[in-house]
Amino acid sequence: MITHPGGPINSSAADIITREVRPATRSPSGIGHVRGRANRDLRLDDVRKRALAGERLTLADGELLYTTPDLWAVFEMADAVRRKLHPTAGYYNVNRHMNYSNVCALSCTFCEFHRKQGQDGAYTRDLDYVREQTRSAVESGATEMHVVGGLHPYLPWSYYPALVATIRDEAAKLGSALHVKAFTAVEIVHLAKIAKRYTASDRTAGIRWVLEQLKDAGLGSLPGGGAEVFDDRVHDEAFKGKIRSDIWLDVHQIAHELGLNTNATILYGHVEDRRERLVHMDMLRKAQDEALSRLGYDADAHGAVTLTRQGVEMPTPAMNERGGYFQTITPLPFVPDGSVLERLPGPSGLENLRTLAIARLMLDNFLHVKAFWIMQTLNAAQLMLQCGADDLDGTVVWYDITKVGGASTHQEVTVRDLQRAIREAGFEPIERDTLYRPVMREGTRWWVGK
Ligand code: V47
Repeated sequence: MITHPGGPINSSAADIITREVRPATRSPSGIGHVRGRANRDLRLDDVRKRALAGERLTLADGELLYTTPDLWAVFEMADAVRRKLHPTAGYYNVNRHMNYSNVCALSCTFCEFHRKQGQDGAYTRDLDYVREQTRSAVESGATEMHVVGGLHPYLPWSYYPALVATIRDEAAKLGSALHVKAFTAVEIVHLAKIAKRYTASDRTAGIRWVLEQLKDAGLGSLPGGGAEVFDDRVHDEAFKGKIRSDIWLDVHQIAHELGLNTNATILYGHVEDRRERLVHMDMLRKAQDEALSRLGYDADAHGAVTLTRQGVEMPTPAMNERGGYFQTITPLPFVPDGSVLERLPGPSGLENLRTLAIARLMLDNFLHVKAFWIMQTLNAAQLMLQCGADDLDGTVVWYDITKVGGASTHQEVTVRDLQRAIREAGFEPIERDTLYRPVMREGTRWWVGK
């Protein structure tokens, strides 16, 4: 028996600990990659080589990344790809989330946000509220308003373009070009229905019409919510009644064709399995291949446009000018609190890091991976910056959709908190606007830099 700081342990356990932590080789500086970990998985060497050469990983690679015990290698690999795309930058933005209503025709079992009209806690905001929120956002120097809500059964179509125009006009009066990122694909389809533009024979015409109207009103981009998991079994079990993957992808494709950038998400850790997550990622990267091909990128022999390939520059100035692609993937870990699926534990910390790293590796044509701190805590999001993420989202201020650990709707971090978190993770904090352009600022006055 020997003594260990944590109490007495028997010698065979101590042997194992010693063997596991002793590095077999070290870089000349003495710091650096430690080879010879007991659980080192040599099968990952080939995956790493291909990922860094800009070759597309297969679903089988994804399964290996999900099952290997060599988690450090998975994290290091995702970090290496991330550093190839963003060697030093860690991005954040100054933003504000606003929910115009939590009244929703659907009752998704993972969702704690929705209420029925007249139910305790149900709310619908009028345009005076929207003006007030806009003023407060501009006064705090925000560059973005992120706006989403439930599928309200009674609000008229006219409310939605008015909502967008009100934010843009009120901000303009105060000298701000506040970007409106609004409405998930699920809401866009709902709007096409209430505007009576959605027909079974040509559903895309209605989606296009709605997006054109909203763009004219000042819509700048679409957030990535509502994607959940692109699988019919999971759909029917956890969010029946919502649009399926084909329609979600149609909405984003049409937005891209109209020159709007969009984001993507995956909501994992509930009733789906890991294979279903990988298929979701594969469907997203195929949709991005198409968007990038429309923007003039050359695909490889398999139709893939990977960004870590030699000689691929992203984004090009032409892309920035024209727009029309997925900017970022945000893996959203299921937060069980208050939902019908509350009995489920939600994903563990390591599962979150692993999924984030795998998203970075599989989504080889997405420039950004976001660790949305609200659903992770800022502490965990810092770790994610070291496992493939390059962006923390923003100051947020109000967030009503999930409340981790009993948080209230007021969930805000300061710019200083975000900058410190990024710096401590070893990156240079860069303020970006919604389209990932660098922001220059003097106090609350800001402009987009080169
Ligand atoms: O659409 C709902 C998800 C989404 C839960 O695009 C839940 O920049 C976890 O999409 N546990 C809204 N997730 C959030 C979202 C988002 C957030 C930040 C940035 C961006 C972006 C997008 O949250 C919903 C749904 O998919 N969600 N309930 C839950 N219990």
